[in-house]
Amino acid sequence: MDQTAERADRLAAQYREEGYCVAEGALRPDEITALIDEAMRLCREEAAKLTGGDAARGDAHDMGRFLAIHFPHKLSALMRETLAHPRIVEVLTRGIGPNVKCMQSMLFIKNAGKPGQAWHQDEDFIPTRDRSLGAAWIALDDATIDNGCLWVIPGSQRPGILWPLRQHQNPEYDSAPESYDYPYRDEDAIPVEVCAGSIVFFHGHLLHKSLRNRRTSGFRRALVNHYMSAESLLPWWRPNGPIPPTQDLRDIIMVAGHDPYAYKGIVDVNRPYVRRESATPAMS
Ligand SMILES: O=C(O)CCC(=O)C(=O)O
Repeated sequence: MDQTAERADRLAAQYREEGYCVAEGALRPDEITALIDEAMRLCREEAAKLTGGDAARGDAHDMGRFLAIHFPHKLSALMRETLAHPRIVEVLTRGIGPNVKCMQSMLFIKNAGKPGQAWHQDEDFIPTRDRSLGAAWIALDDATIDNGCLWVIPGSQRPGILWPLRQHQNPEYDSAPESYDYPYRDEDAIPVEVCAGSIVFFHGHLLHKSLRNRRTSGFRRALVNHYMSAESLLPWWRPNGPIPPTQDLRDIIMVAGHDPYAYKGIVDVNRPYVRRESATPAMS
């Protein structure tokens, strides 16, 4: 077996067993630089438009105003291309299955002082019918405990249970609800500190969170894409959202294999938006 296949097999085995894995140095420095330049451009030109702001003053200060931009792949050809990066596809096709589709991307900016996201499971927000949801979290900066890296509870995907959710008042976290009543302790959690260019893959049932960026300056940027098996329907909509209830949202992009529902066609209904600290409920 060649080294690439061996590496991908090892990562996928950890993904299935522990619910997460880290592909260290998966993106080259020039790929990361290009994604950061594109992230800056989105904050300067697009996010200002999405929030009705002034797009003219595009600098690092502007970038720091936004916690995250949802669906950046609908604004950026580079981010759309990155959905099917070979280092992502090689792990997903082993961890999820041969046929994989993507339905969401998020660009986290998380400037110094910005909050994290409380414990949650992504399948609460993006339900699949076969528990196949998985994320590829691409670090655009070194992610450390003090600037708000991910934390995970290894193995917490195994029971396949979605624990209850509630609103919280903890200022450490943004407005997204928190999971509670799960049978794990804080000591079971581990930080996932990674260098820029690494990809953290995590399962849709894995309990995970991130803390506030406690630094006095600097971003903790990450591009996060969500995927699932193409065999599963995607019964995804938001109460009072732009999309009417559907058993199978076809706003998807195939990144590997065959789409068994291709006969239904593709729609483009999810619109990019900016996530603020407290106003917009998060989607994962
Ligand atoms: O990057 C973060 O701070 C949180 C990301 C997260 O929880 C997610 O993508 O589900």
